[in-house]
Amino acid sequence: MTSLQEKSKLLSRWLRHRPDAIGLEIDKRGWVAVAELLLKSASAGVVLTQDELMQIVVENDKQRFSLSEDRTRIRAAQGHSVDVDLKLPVKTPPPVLFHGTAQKFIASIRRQGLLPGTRRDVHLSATKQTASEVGARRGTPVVLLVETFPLLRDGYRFRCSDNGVWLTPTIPARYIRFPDK
Ligand code: HQG
Repeated sequence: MTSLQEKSKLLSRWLRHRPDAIGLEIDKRGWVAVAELLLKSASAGVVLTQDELMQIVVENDKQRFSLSEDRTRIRAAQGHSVDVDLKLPVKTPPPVLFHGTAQKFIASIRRQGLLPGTRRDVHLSATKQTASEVGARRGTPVVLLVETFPLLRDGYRFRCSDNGVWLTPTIPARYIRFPDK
């Protein structure tokens, strides 16, 4: 039996990175038909009911999934590596955003700035606390501070995912404030 948490993780994987793993059709906005998802999931040996799916969407700790208004389609709110464009509107960010990373990446970030890696965007948090938790996934956490005004002034644009993650394609090192030490 696959637990609900495991099913939720699989859902993240399929909707962000590997729709092909179970033959899912993902459209260019990242949407997948719920009916197809349930069917293909079952074919892959993971029985997921409509009720379980709704429970995962509602109870997910980071609200990782969004449903279309008519609830027939689902997508990941952010974090994709597959080639999708969610068409989130450009939005003015708060004056300061935070990026949580690990100590081992700092030298490289000082050289190259923040790069999206395998994902579509650099992810930024509105709070230090969240950034610290994000960084802790990868090692000793380090929180970088980004003042957004200079970036906006220089033409950089931000988007905000349905679950409150701030997204931008890249941030050059000169805009990043590194902790002293
Ligand atoms: C680092 C989670 C070396 C970057 C979170 C990060 C987030 C560089 C890692 C979401 C670099 C990529 C995304 C450079 C950036 N040199 N390392 N130039 N530029 N990095 O997982 O931001 O739980 O792809 O600092 O909450 O950690 O999955 O990105 O450490 O919102 O829903 O390269 O994932 O959400 O790691 O996390 P990731 P992230 P979920």
